[in-house]
Amino acid sequence: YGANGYNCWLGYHLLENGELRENYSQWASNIVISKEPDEIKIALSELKSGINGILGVDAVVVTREPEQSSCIALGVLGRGQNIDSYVKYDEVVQIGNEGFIIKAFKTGNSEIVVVAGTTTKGLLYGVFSLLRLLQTEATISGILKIENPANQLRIINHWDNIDGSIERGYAGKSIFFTDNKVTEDLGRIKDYARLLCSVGINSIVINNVNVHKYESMLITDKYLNDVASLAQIFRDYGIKLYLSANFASTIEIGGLATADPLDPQVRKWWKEKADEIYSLIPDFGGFLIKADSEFRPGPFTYGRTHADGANMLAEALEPYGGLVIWRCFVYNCMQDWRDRITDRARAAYDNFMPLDGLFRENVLLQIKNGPMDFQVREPVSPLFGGLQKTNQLLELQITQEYTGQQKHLCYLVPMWKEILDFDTMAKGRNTSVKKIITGSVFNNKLGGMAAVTNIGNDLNWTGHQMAQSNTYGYARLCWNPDLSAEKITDEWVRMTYSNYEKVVNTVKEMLLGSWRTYENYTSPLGIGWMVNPNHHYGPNVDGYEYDKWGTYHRADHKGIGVDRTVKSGTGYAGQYHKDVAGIYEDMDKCPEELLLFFHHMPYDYILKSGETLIQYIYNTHFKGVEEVEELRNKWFSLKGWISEEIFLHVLERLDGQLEHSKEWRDVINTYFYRKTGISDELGRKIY
Ligand code: GCW
Repeated sequence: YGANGYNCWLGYHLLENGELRENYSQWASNIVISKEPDEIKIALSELKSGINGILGVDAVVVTREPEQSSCIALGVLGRGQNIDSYVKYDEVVQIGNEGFIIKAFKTGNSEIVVVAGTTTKGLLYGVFSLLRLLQTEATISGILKIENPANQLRIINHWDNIDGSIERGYAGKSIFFTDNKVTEDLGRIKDYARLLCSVGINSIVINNVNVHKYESMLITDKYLNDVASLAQIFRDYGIKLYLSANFASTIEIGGLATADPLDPQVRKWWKEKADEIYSLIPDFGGFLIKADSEFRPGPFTYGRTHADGANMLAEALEPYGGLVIWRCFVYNCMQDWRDRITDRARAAYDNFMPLDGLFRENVLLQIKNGPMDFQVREPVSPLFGGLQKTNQLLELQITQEYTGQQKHLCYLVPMWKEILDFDTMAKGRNTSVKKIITGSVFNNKLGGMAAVTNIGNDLNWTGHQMAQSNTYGYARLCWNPDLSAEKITDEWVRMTYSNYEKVVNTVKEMLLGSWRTYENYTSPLGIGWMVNPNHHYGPNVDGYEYDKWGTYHRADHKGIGVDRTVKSGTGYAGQYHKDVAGIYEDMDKCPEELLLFFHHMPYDYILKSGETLIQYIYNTHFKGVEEVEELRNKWFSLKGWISEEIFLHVLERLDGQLEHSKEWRDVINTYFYRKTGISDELGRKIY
């Protein structure tokens, strides 16, 4: 099945269960539509090709209900067509503009399966949802399912550069750009749009937040027509295109001497730029901006605030309904390691909290999930629950920069679930991150999620074929953050590989435990980093310890960890709501997996398990490697159950992971053994 992985979860392989196939085919062989085929053209062709693959039947399309026979009834509601008669008023009112209904009922001996939306886009989502039900062998008889996405904005961020390289990309080169040009392989872009649409993504930023010389020109006539062609492809699948823009565009491409957001000429330039962009891309999404961050230009140069900068752009886009997405990844990246007062973890909150309420309505702040930078374990950013009067997006990283770079299996859905479920307590119990970002807690007009993609032009899109599950899982969580990790994983395995229980159970176990495994053999208890500088792959305990980036673990021969308490440390813990702050502040109450993020602890400190801190470090590192061995064994047991090509490819990655996990184990254990002089109680080999 899906011999090389190109089709990801849309491989539409024939269902193994023949009886079920026949059952489904009774109604799935006939598709009834109303007149206007144009607005449902794509939905219909997706449905037909899906059914063809999954059930092996060529469905007949008719424009009215065939008497006495079972069918799928497909259409957009509220246009005076037949489909309306199948959906009751109290059902219609529950379907939002991206929502859909799937409803199956019997009349006489026939079964009718209705798939409908109130928009073309909603219908598309409904079709992909029905196909997912078939692919996963769900019971469809009698179903009544009305779904709307929880988040308005469900965004993919590409860190693609126009020369074809990808910042933190581990799956080949960009699918959008080669040699300073927009790609001519538009077929692949269409395949990508289908994949994203099938899981409900509705926005895409196609270029890197670090906008360099040529990328700055994406909003000039040099590139805009080509960008418009890409936008057209995505539009067909309900996805809006956005660009990362250079805050200093007025200087770089506009011939002005300043980028001061309060300068009238600068404001005029951006307004005219918006006119130009929207004349070619009428539904252009807007700009993503990384400003005053890691040497990128921004309003600070002119003594202005982030609000001044964002609002200036927002004013230019506002007449067209465009958005400004402004990143909060702002910190002092020129720190001295001796400085124990400056704390990078504090930076986003310190910079943006005072601006709460000052942003225009079409601005959103995009906030990384943690206060540092996509480490394997971090607390949730205190801006969630802090900000109340500002539209917010949660930013996640699908690409595995710090989590094994798609050489290691590290399935991030369980981590993302913890982040989404985190209770900020901002408005009492149950003020979870997932609620806040929908906008419902503080009545924000806009909200949602964004994530840095792991997609590249490798044939299987993600380098490690199993890393497709992270893209899938991210999108499913954007749609419905209440889905369990177990459920999402189950879907992915069935759609991607097969419905055989052996495959489903084995792959699920592999995926669901892999994040914890990765954490076990890398940096312990929330401290993070310990990677090689620049490329961030592989262990190097002091790699970032004396650098300028604010990334310290503070290990010496007596203890390790950063004191971020209010009482004696950097005060970071105090940025949370008081009920949460109280927990982090107190080393006895602090969740153990974050202990070293918040506290500097002696190596002989006794953990809840009874182990000393140092023994815990040794134990988890030995255990992590054993777990990778198990991962490999589990995969090996699937030989013959998975296409040979994918089987061998994943096996090769797991072999590599095993080697690298040993390196992690040995480097970390050796470092702490030599620093502390304390031996492993179990006398295992430490160098
Ligand atoms: O983690 C850092 C990455 C940079 C990235 C930056 C950011 C795009 O190492 O490569 O730059 O985060 O998020 O802006």
